[in-house]
Amino acid sequence: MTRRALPDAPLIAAAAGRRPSRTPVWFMRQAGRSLPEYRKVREGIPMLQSCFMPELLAEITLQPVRRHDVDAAILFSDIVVPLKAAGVEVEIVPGRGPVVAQPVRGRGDVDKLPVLGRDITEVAEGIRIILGELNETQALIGFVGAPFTLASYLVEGGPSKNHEKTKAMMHADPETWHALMAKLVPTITAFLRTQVDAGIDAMQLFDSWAGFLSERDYREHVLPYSTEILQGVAGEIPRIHFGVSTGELLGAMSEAGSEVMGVDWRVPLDAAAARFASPRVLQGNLDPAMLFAGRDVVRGEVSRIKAEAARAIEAGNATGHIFNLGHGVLPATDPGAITEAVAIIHEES
Ligand code: 1CP
Repeated sequence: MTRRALPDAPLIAAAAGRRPSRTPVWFMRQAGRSLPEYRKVREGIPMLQSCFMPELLAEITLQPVRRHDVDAAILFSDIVVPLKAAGVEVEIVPGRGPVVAQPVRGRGDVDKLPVLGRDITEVAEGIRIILGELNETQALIGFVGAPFTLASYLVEGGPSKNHEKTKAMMHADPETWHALMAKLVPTITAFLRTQVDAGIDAMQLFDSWAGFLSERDYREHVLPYSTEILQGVAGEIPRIHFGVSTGELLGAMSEAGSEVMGVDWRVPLDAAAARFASPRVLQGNLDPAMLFAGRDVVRGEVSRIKAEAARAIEAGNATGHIFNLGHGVLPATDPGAITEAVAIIHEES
């Protein structure tokens, strides 16, 4: 496979610290429930099953690109797909999220956990279809879940409010914790390798729930493993690293080595960049709730965020800006408000 060069793709230019032809924008969770055309094609097909259907996953990935004129597609998949492919009994329960049949609670459970040792050919095939449809200004972003966020689903058995079983294992049985994290790395890396070899143009490491940890716990129990995942594709494609409520962790997370740091909506981009270990490209950070507040509010927020990114670059703490939300599109969002926001972000300012 020869990777697409994409010299004129705004997202790739910005990720490399070059000046893009327009402010690149994509939205986390841009594919999915906010779109009627998504609900239509997914009808009657369980979520995880849809992630293993090449034509369907390609169609869902492309839907928001056609509709909103975003500068990147995000692969339609899920962070638990590599676990499912490895043979873990996991389902995505509608309205809830990933649920694991046998939660991982002790060393014996970790030892029994299967490791993914193959390409997920259905995803590779889907990526080939997507790449055939995108033009060379549109990037395809692949992704994987970070070991901590995946471990939380495995240990808790499903979505969790406080992540208490996960943190309890970390502290009461650190050896089992480290064994679990070490065991997740090859499975996540294999899924990322499938995507990179199939031709994705950039990747995002989602450590969605890392913000529940103190910096001390993050450094000792999480950072080495996320670093290993990102290292696995160093120099191949731009790497984005993101978690929710990670304001206090931005310095530590930036040490994992990504070119781009995703920032949630709680921290102004200039303040965020000042926390990075060394200058990076910023990604973010419109509050997804603002898409319910009307055009004038969005316009004001977009210009504030662009100004904060410009200040971070001016100060020498950041090397570029990719526009995004501060977390995923909320399911009840009016798709028209998303299209309008993208147009506003693309306007000169
Ligand atoms: O039936 C449905 O439509 C189920 C909803 C859904 C969708 C559309 C789930 C279940 N996953 C997905 C796709 C998905 N998941 C994408 C691609 C779509 C896009 O971004 O445009 C991505 C990037 C993910 C990644 C993912 N899954 C994350 C990290 C991103 C984030 O939002 O922080 C997490 C935490 C998951 C777990 C998950 N899968 C699904 C849900 C509802 C959840 C979250 C559950 C929880 O709150 O714990």
